Formats: sequence, structure tokens, C-alpha cells
Amino acid sequence: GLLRIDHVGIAVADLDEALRFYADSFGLHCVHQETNEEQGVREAMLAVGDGDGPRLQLLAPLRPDSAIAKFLDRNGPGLQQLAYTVTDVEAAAAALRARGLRLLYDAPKRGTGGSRINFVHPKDAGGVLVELVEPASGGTPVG
Ligand code: MC0
Repeated sequence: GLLRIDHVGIAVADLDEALRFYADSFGLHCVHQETNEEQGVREAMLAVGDGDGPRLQLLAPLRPDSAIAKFLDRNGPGLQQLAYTVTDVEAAAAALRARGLRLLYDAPKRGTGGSRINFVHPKDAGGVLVELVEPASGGTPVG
């Protein structure tokens, strides 16, 4: 099942500019930054409050043909995805497939910090791109 909200992803055109905006306007700071070539993104994770809860993920495109670039072209900057932590991404994906939802990948891909990820197509999830995240640690609940 879904353990908790892992992060909320926001598409931005320029990562450095967005990081300055979130620091200056909301006092939110980056705790992790990484480039994911396969996903075509530069991404930053921002902690909220004590940092134990869900994070904010800023996603900037690396290439014009990437998912984030397409999203920005269509919608402009804004909420792009809702990610849930799961213990076992393959099991979670199989359970959703069995309920008739389309998963984007046959097998998990690599996400933030060595996590394993898959996505539910937004058309099968009420207009929300849902990401499943199995953390590198194996999804042990925090707190
Ligand atoms: C597209 N649609 C969305 C959407 N993206 N609806 C809600 N949220 C989104 N983010 C809607 C469009 O408006 C359109 O609706 C329909 O879906 C188009 O579906 P499509 O033609 O099948 O697909 P595309 O080409 O628009 O691509 C959407 C898709 C793509 C979700 C398949 O973005 C994708 O593969 N995403 C998964 C990978 C990803 O997002 N990577 C970046 C984050 P209408 O009604 O106009 O037909 S990387 C990440 O997140 C990693 C680093 C991590 O967290 O660890």
C-alpha cells in the first residue's frame, strides 16, 4: 500500500531561479540536488518544517523533448506530480495494474537518491500524475 506522501513535484523553467524564489519567499531550503539524465531533469528537494514530512521537489528540464519541458510548454510552471512512498514499487505497481490503471513503465526506473520509481498515467488517476517511490532504504516509515 501507500505509506505516505513522499513529495510533491513542481515544474519550473530555471532551477536556480526557483531555488532563490522558494528561499526568499517561503524560507524553504534545498536538502538534495541531482541531475537525472534518463528523466531529463535537474531536480532539487526542499525540506518543509522539521524536514521529517513530505518534501517539495522542483523539476527543471534538461532537454526540450523531456516530460518537464512538454509540461511547461502545455501548462507553464506549476504542480506536475504527486508522489507516494511505497515499500515495494513492483508490488505497488502490480496491485494498481490489477485494478486496471496504466503504469508508465514495465519495470521501475531510477529516481531521486537511488530510489526506484514508476508512474500511474494521469488519465487513470483523476488528472494527477502519480509517482510511486521505493526509497533506497527500502521504504521504512519515518517518525
Ligand atoms: C500530461 N498530462 C497531465 C500531466 N502530463 N495531467 C496531469 N499531470 C501531468 N503531469 C495530460 C495532458 O494534459 C493530456 O491531457 C494527457 O495527459 C496527455 O497524455 P499523453 O499524450 O499520454 O502524454 P504526454 O506526452 O503529455 O506525457 C505525459 C506523461 C509524461 C505523464 C506520460 O509526462 C511522463 O512520461 N511522465 C513520467 C516521467 C516524468 O514525469 N518525469 C519527470 C519527473 P489531454 O486532456 O490534453 O489529452 S522525474 C522524477 O520525478 C524523479 C526524478 C523522481 O521524483 O525521483
